[in-house]
Amino acid sequence: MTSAEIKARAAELGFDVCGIAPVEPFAELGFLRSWLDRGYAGEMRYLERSADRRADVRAIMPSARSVVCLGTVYNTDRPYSTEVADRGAALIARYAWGDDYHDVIQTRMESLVGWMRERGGADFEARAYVDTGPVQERVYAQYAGIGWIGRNTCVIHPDLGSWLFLSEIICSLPLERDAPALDQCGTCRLCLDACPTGAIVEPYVLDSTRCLSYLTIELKDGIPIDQREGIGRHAYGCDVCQEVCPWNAQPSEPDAAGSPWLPRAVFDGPSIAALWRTPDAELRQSLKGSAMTRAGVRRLRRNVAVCAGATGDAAALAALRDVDEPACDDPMVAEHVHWALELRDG
Ligand code: B12
Ligand code: SF4
Ligand code: SF4
Repeated sequence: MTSAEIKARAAELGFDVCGIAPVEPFAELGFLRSWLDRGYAGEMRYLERSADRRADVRAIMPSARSVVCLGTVYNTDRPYSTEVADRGAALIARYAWGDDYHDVIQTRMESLVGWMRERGGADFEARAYVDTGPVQERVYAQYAGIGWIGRNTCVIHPDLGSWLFLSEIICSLPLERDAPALDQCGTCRLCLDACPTGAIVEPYVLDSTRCLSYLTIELKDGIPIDQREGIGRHAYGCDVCQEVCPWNAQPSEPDAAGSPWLPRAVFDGPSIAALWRTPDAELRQSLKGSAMTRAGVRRLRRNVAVCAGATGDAAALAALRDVDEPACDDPMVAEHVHWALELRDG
């Protein structure tokens, strides 16, 4: 089985790009330790717990010789959040609009691993991961030639941009490697200047504790009070540092009917008020099988309440006063509602 054959099979299975990295102690793998020591992981303690395994894929699979890296484009034709003028709009990160990428991509990965296993010989070993494995996915993707790690810390493919889910198959075969991707950020600093919270503290270094994606998705309980107003309209995740990137100026691919990444109706350009007025049961139904399922109705309502307060949008504040679904009475959610109304009504 050759690298070219694996790439051809990956394309048949729906992957947009595939490259192969050798298993080596790449210098960039060492950044994780200092990043953790600087406290940039915040409450994401799983990163600290798995740091030794994340340091090198051989810690997960000693026989590892190659990493087959895969990229899946999730862009759709909907406008970027930076193009949405409505102050009352609820902004939801593009990756979360459609079906849960973990499920969609895991299924494709299993097909690819099965195909490789049939051809890999008796000693063939492999582990496949998408997002949640103890692997520094961006580093291997860069060495597999998928794209370079940009100053916003995202992997950018020169033609496809950075709306890419990454996944990988760590395998025991010594496959032919690709050339690493070269940094093409040049003198640009648009992402650093555009980040609403200054979370990109220096080029290529992101402090999660300031990132809206962390605050609205990863934090399980209350959002620190001094960071709430900075959340603005961002109800779930944030795309700003990718939207301003010149490499995402041309949409990488038109929408295909039936694409799993198209937004579910509730998440297709909603207002903060409309999201808050959506009954718990309907929200729960829309979250099912989506990438937002992890946050659940509770964290989503918490965020929407913060957006209402942070923007001061009249319709959103009216919705907070009117609607009383069971999730709104959750003490954590109720505290955020109280904060929003107090901020605006005094
Ligand atoms: C933890 C995590 C987060 C955290 C921290 C993000 C971060 N930048 O570290 C939070 C919650 C903030 C987050 C947010 C998002 N995430 Co996230 N996240 C992860 C996860 C699980 C681990 C990343 C990690 O190891 N971080 C630790 C730091 C050290 O790693 P890193 O930023 O990747 O660092 C590299 C460079 O920054 C550079 N570097 C680091 N320090 C230094 C210092 C110097 C001096 C230099 C030169 C370089 C350098 O080298 C590093 C390699 O170590 C990965 C999945 C995985 N298993 O890898 C997904 C992943 C990175 N996330 C992803 C996505 C889609 C997002 C969001 C776009 C979601 C959203 N819209 O809200 C945002 C993007 C924010 C951003 N600009 O990164 C994708 C990225 C795809 C891509 N094209 O790059 C991944 C790969 C998941 C996937 N399988 O698709 N995420
Ligand atoms: S995702 Fe948003 S908050 Fe996080 S670094 Fe990018 S622009 Fe900043
Ligand atoms: S906005 Fe500019 S600096 Fe930031 S990742 Fe894109 S090209 Fe690099």
